[in-house]
Amino acid sequence: MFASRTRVPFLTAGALLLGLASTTSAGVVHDESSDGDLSGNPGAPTPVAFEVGTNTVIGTVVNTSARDYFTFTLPAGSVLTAIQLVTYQFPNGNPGNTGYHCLASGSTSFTPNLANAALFLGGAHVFGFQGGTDILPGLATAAQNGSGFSLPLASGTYTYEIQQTGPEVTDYQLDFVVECVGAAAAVPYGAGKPGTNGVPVLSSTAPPVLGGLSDLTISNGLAGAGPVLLFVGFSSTSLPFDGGALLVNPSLTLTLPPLGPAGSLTLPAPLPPDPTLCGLSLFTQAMYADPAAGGFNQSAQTNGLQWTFGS
Ligand SMILES: [Ca+2]
Ligand SMILES: [Ca+2]
Repeated sequence: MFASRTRVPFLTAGALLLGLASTTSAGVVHDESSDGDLSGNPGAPTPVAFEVGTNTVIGTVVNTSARDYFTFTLPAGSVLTAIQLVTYQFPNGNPGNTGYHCLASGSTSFTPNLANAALFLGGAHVFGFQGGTDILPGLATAAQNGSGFSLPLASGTYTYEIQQTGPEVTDYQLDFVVECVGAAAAVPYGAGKPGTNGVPVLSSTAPPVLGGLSDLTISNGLAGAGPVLLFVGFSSTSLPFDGGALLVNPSLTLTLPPLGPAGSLTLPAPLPPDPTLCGLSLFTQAMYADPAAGGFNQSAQTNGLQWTFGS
């Protein structure tokens, strides 16, 4: 009964509009088997770029000559909510052996000793039996030395250390979970201007979660009407136009194909897992010519739609 929506798979609205190409979800951010050993120098940790979502670090440590240090940044608006110890294995035996992990503020760290341990944000012993659990709370309470910190870990630059002072080879996988502070939201605003089927509606069926899939959907439109102009900007306005109002300060205007036979159009929008976008808003509005719309240009105008990127 309902015709399928016209889909424009090549147009990735959010990524395209923001000039961002990557839309892959966060995944393995460093695997020593392919990316090389993480730095053993606390003064020069390996930089690792975190994304919104799960950031997997895979590596090996053994005795004090092979510590692993890496540094990461949580941009404003993003937080670290968990460090899942996915695996912590001792392939040569001694599953009861103890490791030590610690978090330091800033882009460098220290070689842990009794004199400097208080300078860490938090350090904790780590055991194989903790596999599958979140070890961030233990670091936050500074179970073994440090000042402690509140959860979730706030935005900033940090250095993480993985240490095994014993002779046992230790294989680990750690999943660092990064989230935006706020929830993603798609909120309509402004009145729009009617055409043949009343006021056309601009909406999203899924909120703009970074690393996820959202969309811009025009509905209630005139079948086949077009081309459709989509105004995109970083702030809203309400400027009188053609008997209605331009609701976006446009940074970009896109020309979209005509509406489908049901009078609708959906633009799939895979969103990049870029934590620098947390909390950022994007404003959109669509217009097209409709013989039933008033005004000199006979433009039917959707409501405005405010996207706020989040988790
Ligand atoms: Ca290593
Ligand atoms: Ca190392």
